[in-house]
Amino acid sequence: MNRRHVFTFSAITALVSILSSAAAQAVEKKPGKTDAAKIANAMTAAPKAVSRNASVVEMNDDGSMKVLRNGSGKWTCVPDDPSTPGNDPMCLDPNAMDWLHALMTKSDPPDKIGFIYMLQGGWDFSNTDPFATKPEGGKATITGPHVMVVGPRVRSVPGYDRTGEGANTAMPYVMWKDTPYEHLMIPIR
Ligand SMILES: [Cu+2]
Repeated sequence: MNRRHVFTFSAITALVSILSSAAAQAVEKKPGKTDAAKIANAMTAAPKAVSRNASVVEMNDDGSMKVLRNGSGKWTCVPDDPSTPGNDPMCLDPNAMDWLHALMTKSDPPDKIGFIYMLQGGWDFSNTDPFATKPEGGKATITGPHVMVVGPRVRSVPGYDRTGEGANTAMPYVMWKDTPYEHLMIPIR
């Protein structure tokens, strides 16, 4: 490697580090690791009137939950999922909590309709596989601020895009179609 190449190499290295810090800033909304930071992050998932009195719980990988704050209300907010690159906190009604618990434990969700707010948007490895751990076809399913309707009965709701992979996430669509965790994704802006 001659001098000129060394210069080029370090210029590229500098550029790469600038670009990767820009990329880091794009997902910089990830919460800190303290309980207070996680609670503040979880509360941004829903309107204040909903999240103010919500309980805040953290989901462990085995489906168990850690209560970060007990609330007086019926809603539960969950901070950003640290296993995905995006910032994706959510607030769930009691039926949706049962649904989430079924998802975390890979069991059948109860036959109830539930509702979830995700006002910070969502980040999923796959629009067809609930348990994917890397982006399907190299592409994650990224959705802007939205609400979700969950529960086995959503299968009977017509008019939602069932494309699966590559669905237009700006329009209402079905996520994880033909699985027990099929649900409606409804963008709100
Ligand atoms: Cu969502």
